[in-house]
Amino acid sequence: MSGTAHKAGFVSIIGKPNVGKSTLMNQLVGERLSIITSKAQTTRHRIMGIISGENFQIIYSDTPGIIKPEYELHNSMMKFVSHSLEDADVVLFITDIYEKFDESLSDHLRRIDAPIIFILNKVDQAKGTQAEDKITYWKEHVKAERYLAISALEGLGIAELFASIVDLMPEHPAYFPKDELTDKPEKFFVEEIIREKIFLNYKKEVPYSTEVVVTEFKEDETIIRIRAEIYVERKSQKGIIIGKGGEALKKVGIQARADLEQFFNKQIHLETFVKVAENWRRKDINLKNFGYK
Ligand code: GDP
Ligand code: K
Ligand code: MG
Repeated sequence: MSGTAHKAGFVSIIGKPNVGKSTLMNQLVGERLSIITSKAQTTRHRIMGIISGENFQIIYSDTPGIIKPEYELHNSMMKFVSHSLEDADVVLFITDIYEKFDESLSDHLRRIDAPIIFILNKVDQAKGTQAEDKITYWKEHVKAERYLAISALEGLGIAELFASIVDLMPEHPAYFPKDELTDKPEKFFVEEIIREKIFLNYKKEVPYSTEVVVTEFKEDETIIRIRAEIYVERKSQKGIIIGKGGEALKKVGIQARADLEQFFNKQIHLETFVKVAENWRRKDINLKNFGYK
């Protein structure tokens, strides 16, 4: 092809929980669009990150980790995964040096028509020939165009991966304006940043039972005023979120504000309110209101 042909397309990042999908997406986009924690199922939505150059535009989708659905929220999460596979021009199937193949992956892999780039992540932790051995093992299970070893955390192998993506990308004009970074509104990132702090500050089931909704986002020259509602599934969880004398929630607020000020590059005023939406993860009406349907 000629050097000036424009390439553009959709790239889906899929794999099991905690293999490093969100870390990789942020590394490829160069912005912190996806929240990252050591807990599985942090990413609930499909999140698009866009990068453009003179001759290319790549629209990445970070997706929730592939799991066997246990309740309705999980079904919606797995639908985000399959939709992102339907649109994909290239699929990045990512795993890490610890994961094994299992049947929950077959269903999704079978439905992929697009070329796959297999990625073995976390090679910064690999010993001896572990990385090569793992790739040999995975070749039996995933038929891919390329097999690459990377460290999303340390930025190892990212340039080679990027070159492979562009290589496999179809010729196509840009889909979005070239200065656009994501398809998600600002409010979404506020909700995600607060949710990340909840994942980092509370144990066990509490973060999984929590949803955040921004009900007000007012920006003027110097400050952004945000009102956020934090929904939990039970009254007892409301107490946990707030904590003794409001200390726990205050900590979440301080941490979220710091990140939000960095993200928007503006002073932030953040107000949070904790509410109960009983068993929302199993109820269609709540899932709809929270943007999962
Ligand atoms: P996701 O669930 O697949 O989106 O995974 P995340 O991006 O949220 O990462 C899960 C955990 O793995 C986090 O604690 C990351 O810091 C860590 N992680 C991601 N990539 C790497 C890597 O290349 N090396 C190491 N050592 N850790 C990583
Ligand atoms: K995670
Ligand atoms: Mg993730």
